[in-house]
Amino acid sequence: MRGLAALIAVVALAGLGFALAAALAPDMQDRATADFINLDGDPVGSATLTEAPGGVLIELALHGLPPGARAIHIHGTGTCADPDEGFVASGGHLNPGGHPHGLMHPEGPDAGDLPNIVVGDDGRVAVELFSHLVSLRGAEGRATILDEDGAAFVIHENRDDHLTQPIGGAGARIACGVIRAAD
Ligand SMILES: [Cu+2]
Repeated sequence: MRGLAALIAVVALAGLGFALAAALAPDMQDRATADFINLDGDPVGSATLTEAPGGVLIELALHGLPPGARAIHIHGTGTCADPDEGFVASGGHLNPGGHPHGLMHPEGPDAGDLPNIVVGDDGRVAVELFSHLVSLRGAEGRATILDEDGAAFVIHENRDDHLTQPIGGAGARIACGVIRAAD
C-alpha cells in the first residue's frame, strides 16, 4: 500500500509540474506575427507580437532597409496589398481614441505611435519595442490590434519627430507588414 501511495504522490506531483509548465510556457501566450514587404513587394523581415500584462511586446528583425532612423507605426487597416500605391490601403494610425499623433505631444499619443527604429549600415535592425497603448484583443480597453479590419505595421522614409501632425514628418511609406494572429 505504501508503494501505491508513493506512486500516486509521484503522479500527482508530475501532473502539478505539467500544469505549472503549461502556465509558464511561452507557447501559451497570445501572439501575433507580421511579415514585412517593401515597395517592390520583396520580403524585408518580420515582427513577433506578444501580449503582456500591460501592453504588447514587439520583436522586430528587419533587413533590406535604408540605413538611418525610420518611423514605424501601427496603422489601422490590416492590408499591405498596394505596394505600387505606397501602402496607402493600410489607412491612418490605429487610433480609436482620436488622439493627436506624437509620443511627445501633450495631448497624444495616438495608439499607433511607436519609437523610431534605427537601421544599421547593413540595412538590418533587430530591436524590441513595447507599447502600453495597444492589446492584441482589446484587454483592459486598450486599442485592439486584431479587430475586424486588423492592423499593419508601416515603416516610413523619415524619422518621426513625435510631435508634428499628422505623422511626425515621417513621410512616405517604404515597408508594410500585416499583423496576423499566430497559430
Ligand atoms: Cu505611419
